[in-house]
Amino acid sequence: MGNPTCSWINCLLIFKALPAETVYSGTMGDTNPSPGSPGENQNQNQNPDGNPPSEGDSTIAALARKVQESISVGKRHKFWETQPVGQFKDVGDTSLPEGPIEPPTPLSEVKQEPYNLPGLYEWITCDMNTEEMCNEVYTLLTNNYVEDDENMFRFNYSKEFLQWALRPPGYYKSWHIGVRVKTSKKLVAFITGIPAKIRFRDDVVRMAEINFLCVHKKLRSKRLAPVMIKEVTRRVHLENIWQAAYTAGVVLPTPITTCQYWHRSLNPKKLIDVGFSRLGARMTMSRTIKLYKLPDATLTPGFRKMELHDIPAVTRLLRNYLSQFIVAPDFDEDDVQHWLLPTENVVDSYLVESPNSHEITDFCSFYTLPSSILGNQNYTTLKAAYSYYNVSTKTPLLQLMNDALIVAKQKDYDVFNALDVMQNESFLKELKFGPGDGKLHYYLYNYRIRPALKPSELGLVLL
Ligand SMILES: CC(C)(COP(=O)(O)OP(=O)(O)OC[C@H]1O[C@@H](n2cnc3c(N)ncnc32)[C@H](O)[C@@H]1OP(=O)(O)O)[C@@H](O)C(=O)NCCC(=O)NCCS
Ligand SMILES: *[C@@H]1O[C@H](CO)[C@@H](O)[C@H](O)[C@H]1NC(C)=O
Ligand SMILES: *[C@@H]1O[C@H](CO)[C@@H](O)[C@H](O)[C@H]1NC(C)=O
Ligand SMILES: *[C@@H]1O[C@H](CO)[C@@H](O)[C@H](O)[C@H]1NC(C)=O
Ligand SMILES: CC(=O)N[C@H]1CO[C@H](CO)[C@@H](O)[C@@H]1O
Repeated sequence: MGNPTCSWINCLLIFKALPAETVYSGTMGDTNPSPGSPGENQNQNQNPDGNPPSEGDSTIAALARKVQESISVGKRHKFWETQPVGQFKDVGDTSLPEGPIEPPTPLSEVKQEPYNLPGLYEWITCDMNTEEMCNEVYTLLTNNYVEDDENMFRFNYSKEFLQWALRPPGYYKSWHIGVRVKTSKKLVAFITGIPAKIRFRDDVVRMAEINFLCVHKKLRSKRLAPVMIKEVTRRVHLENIWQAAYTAGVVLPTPITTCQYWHRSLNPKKLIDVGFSRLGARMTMSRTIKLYKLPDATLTPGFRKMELHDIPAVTRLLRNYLSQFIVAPDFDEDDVQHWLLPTENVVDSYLVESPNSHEITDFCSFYTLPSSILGNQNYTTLKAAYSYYNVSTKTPLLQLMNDALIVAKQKDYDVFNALDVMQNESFLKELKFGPGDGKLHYYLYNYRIRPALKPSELGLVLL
């Protein structure tokens, strides 16, 4: 079977298989899940019917462009075509079963030595418990990790965040992988995995979540990334784990779903000054500031910060809520303690405790991921909150999220970001979120799920 390029038929199948709102569009070449994702002033960025411009508004020309882009993308995956992932040519093939694409190999057959690196470089295992190692990783990422398309913003994950993200219960140190220059010892590449239990319909699967793939800017386009990916895969296999989940802003074979970021301005003047958003036509700065103004205090009676003793109640609430999604993490109390108990400047969680019954009825959370603002004299950092897990049983989602916005504003965040996973977008518009230009594609390694999911069927958030 020759080079499986993306034929017209396959491309059309891709478009059909994905729900209308996730059609690949002009953003296919995007490199990033957009730390900034500059949008227009949100309320101006709407069609007369009050809806944001839809990717589905496809003129013939737009459709032709999409197909063209898919063809060129389809030709490009020399590495991913060799891997056990959903291939473009198989999209729409209903004869393929769900579940693992390849069976596990006996552990004794897993390659025992690391993959070969070019001679100047060496593998290291990064001990994220040490201050020195954390500093090195932090420096590599701060200078070389994800930027938006216009190179105005770059993610600036804090050291505390990295330690949180990389050391969940049962983590493997061997999955935190660096590449150094042999002579100078400079860290020039990084990739990580963490263990997770993820449920697919009724099956809970032990998986790796792969994240923080980064190659120093000076070493790009030398096919180092595939070696990094193969090495982390090998080390995952050594732990008898055969599946992985990851997200990327780039289109690879083949997303299980494609999500969009929505942004809620909290500090509109700064966002406009730094070019994150634009002042809408017929809008003045003072009208814009007024539009996004929030109450000083939260509105829901019994809304408070989550505490250690809330872990059992939050775990029950979350497990029950996540059971409605086709794909979601299988969290136990240890996971909830790690991922959701508030950690200063890393993750914030709030809940509603009924003033009468003291029952915990609702929950919301967000994590902190600032971005460096590149080349602006007046501002260096964009402080962003990213919506994380949330559950509503008694308090309407809209009211819960509004309180989350109020808390984030009190804590001086500039913008509140949310993916359109889990809930449909109805609440986003009402709370004055606007769609960003960033798409985030979700992928699975060695696991097939069909058909493609709607973002609202996905209950999984990766950092
Ligand atoms: C992502 C990054 C490591 C890729 O390295 P690179 O030097 O650009 O690419 P390489 O020449 O080493 O490798 C290219 C291969 O890696 C794949 N690749 C690139 N980015 C990828 C990603 N984010 N996830 C998985 N595979 C990726 C490419 O598709 C290509 O494989 P293909 O031929 O099968 O399509 C590098 O661009 C980088 O550090 N970017 C900034 C940080 C970033 O965006 N990280 C990813 C976050 S999701
Ligand atoms: C990045 O974040 C750190 C805190 O983690 C902060 O001290 C630093 O100023 C930030 N850098 C930029 C350029 O935003
Ligand atoms: C910085 O602020 C000054 C004074 O408000 C302004 O004149 C200038 O344009 C700003 N610079 C940038 C890059 O926004
Ligand atoms: C979107 O969500 C709202 C409120 O949860 C619900 O009433 C509506 O039916 C949903 N729409 C779709 C298309 O799922
Ligand atoms: C109302 C709602 O569902 N809000 C958010 C809850 O969690 C996800 C995951 O991060 C957000 O993106 C939702 O928008």
